Amino acid sequence: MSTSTIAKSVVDAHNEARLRDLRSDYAHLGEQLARRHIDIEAVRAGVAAFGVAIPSWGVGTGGTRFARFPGPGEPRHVFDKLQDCGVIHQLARATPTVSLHIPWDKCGDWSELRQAAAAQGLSFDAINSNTFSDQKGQAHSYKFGSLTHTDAATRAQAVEHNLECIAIGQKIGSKALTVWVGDGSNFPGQQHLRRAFERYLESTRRIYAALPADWRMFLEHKICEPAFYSTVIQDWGSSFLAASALGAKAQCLVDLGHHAPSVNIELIVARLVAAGKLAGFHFNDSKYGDDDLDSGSINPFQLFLVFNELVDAAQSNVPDFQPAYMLDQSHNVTDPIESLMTSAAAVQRCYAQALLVDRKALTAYQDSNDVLMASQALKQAYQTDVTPILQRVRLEAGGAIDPVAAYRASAYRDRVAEIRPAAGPSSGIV
Ligand code: RM4
Ligand code: MN
Ligand code: MN
Repeated sequence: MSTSTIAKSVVDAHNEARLRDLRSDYAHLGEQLARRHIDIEAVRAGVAAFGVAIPSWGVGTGGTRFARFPGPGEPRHVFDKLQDCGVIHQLARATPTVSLHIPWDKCGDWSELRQAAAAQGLSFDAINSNTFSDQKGQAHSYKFGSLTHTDAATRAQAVEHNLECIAIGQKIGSKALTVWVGDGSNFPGQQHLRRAFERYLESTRRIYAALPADWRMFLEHKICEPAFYSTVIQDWGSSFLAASALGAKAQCLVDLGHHAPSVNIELIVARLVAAGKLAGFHFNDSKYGDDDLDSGSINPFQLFLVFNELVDAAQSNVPDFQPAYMLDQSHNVTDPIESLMTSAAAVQRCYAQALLVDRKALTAYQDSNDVLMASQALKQAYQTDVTPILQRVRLEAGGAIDPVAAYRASAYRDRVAEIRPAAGPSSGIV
């Protein structure tokens, strides 16, 4: 048996054992939705067309700020990562694209990588630059910043790295560059807040100027970490200012874990949609900060409310509305493949639920100030168990009705653990 994919016989046997239950659950849900004048087949078609990108860095074991406990069979390089992404997509059928991170994913032959991806039915989404950590042999350190560093040569090096990312992205078929910088300060007074932002604009303008015509630039904000007093692109306001200054191809990326606690993220999404500045998402979940937990594991209602805004925007034909959907998470107590499949399904679930909202009724309740019924209209959609739709979508696409169960039955992790040597313990976030 090949180590690159799960044998079809394993998936077939898995599905066979669950087919009868799925048929009856799907028929029952179809009846319930028909009573609400919703065509289950239309919802299924919508969900089948939905995809979310896998972060290449998500298939490795992440760490805490204190330690990293490597898991068995961790990917050694980008080809191994791609193989794991292939397994995720084969079973969960919701993740047709991969988002690479440079230099973590550097390789000697990009066309070989592109072919390896295509062989697994994968292609590449936005490419991510990294100027938040130093690389071996690097001339200038990012300890005190990168694109906003006080030293012009350090800024130039960071700009150059982003240009290299664009060049790599062009070779693998990416159409966007995601820029997240850790730049900021740890002490009041450490950094001139206004000048740091000016330097950010100066550097990003040079990157923006190098974007191919059909590319977008995604600016990702984050409230803190690694800088804990201020970050240069701290919130959607700073991100929006920068994206507006740069031009139409620059937009704001919303990572769900990058906000202050209790911030209303769906409202930010609505504002960015209205301004034509929503780049897309890094989906994950959190209780405290940038926890990078599996999507929907802490606050699935928030995720649903985000999708409620997105479906509303799509159905209202907002011009040029094409958000990029990516996961961004880190695992140190679960198998990354299981977690990523679970997250992809959680995102898909919220999308499906948002498709169930009776928008005509909701608008009427809003316009007549019927607060209770407006809230109920959302709750009715959110409380609908759409599991049979997700299962059927996976089944029809050749995936597994229950991806985690099929994955465990395949013993994929054990097989790759024999080939991939165990990584020693280390520290740090990634
Ligand atoms: C950051 C941010 C970026 C991701 C890195 C690894 O917190 O979320 O998107 O590239 O982590
Ligand atoms: Mn992110
Ligand atoms: Mn993050």
